[in-house]
Amino acid sequence: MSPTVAATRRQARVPSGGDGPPSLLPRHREVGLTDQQAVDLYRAMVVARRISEACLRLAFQGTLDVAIPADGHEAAQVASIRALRPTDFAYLFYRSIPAAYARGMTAREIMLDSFGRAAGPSSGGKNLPGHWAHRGLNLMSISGSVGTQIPNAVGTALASKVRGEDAVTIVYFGDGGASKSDFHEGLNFAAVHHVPVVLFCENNGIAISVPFEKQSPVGSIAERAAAYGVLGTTVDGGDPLAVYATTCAAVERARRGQGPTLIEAKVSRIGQHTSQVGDLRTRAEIREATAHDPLPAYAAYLRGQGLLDKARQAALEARATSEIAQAIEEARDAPLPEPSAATRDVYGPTT
Ligand SMILES: Cc1ncc(C[n+]2csc(CCOP(=O)(O)OP(=O)(O)O)c2C)c(N)n1
Repeated sequence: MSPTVAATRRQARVPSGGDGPPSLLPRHREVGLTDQQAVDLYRAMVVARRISEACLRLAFQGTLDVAIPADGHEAAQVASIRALRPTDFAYLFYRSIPAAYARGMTAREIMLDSFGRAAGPSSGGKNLPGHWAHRGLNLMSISGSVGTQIPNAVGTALASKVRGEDAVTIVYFGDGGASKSDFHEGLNFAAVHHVPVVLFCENNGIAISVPFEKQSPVGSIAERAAAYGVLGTTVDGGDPLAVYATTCAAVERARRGQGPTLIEAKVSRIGQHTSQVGDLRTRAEIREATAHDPLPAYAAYLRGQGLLDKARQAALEARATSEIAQAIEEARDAPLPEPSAATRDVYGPTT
């Protein structure tokens, strides 16, 4: 992780009481989460981590073509997607297992997609694994070309506005994606047309192996927002409560007709880029990334609140293990797409 990312992470805490007297509420209540919702954020983070680990294992065994680990991104993704309503729209990207799961994709659906099976909701086994989409959950279809989901999301948000619907669209991408023209075009168009979109950048400080400093002359993605007249904000992506509060505020602004927000969540990419791309980072850099693992930090918070203990943690892990084992078994046995499906949803009818 770059020094810039580390420094900003340390500063990026949502203030608990603003200018008034300090709040007596626990932080999760302060941001509007019940005890149960606060624990459920953690549960989703844990299941997502275990799915991500299982996919990497299966890819190394040669069972999956590719796995794209999300370790370190869980807090940012789970907490942000939970700020949306079911009627809102989301564009994920390839590192989005936690967001997909927290939105409602089951472990079984994630495995069907990972195995490229016909019943996979993302594309029926036709797109690359890891390009998460789900019609019933308003998770929109994405391309493998990084950043292209940004203008698509702006278009979806514009459609909601034109139709007079109050749906908000969120779009996820990495710091590398933010180097694409799609980011600048999308942000500019969203600002000019005042569309209800939240651009959510997961800045893990590295794009495959290119450090953020080699992509950006300024220290943060969020500060680019000013050039487009848009609100830009940086948040500690390892802190799910801060992420939830920040995303809720952005979603509400969008819903009130106050236009787009650019959120930059500083996260750590703990694992390698994908199962197919080895890690070029030094051991010290990987240690530094691992030190910012959001799971133990949030577990410690919940223990401090009396919401988690050893027995609950063990039960949660056991449920995750059996849920994933069953999902793998079902996906392994599920049929591949028929060859005749190859052109379905690719070309329109010829009449
Ligand atoms: C247009 C385009 N160029 C290059 C690639 C190859 N590529 C795949 S992932 C990736 C890195 C993107 O990094 P970032 O957006 O920071 O996300 P991260 O992988 O770190 O989560 C690149 C360059 C691509 N998919 N699309």
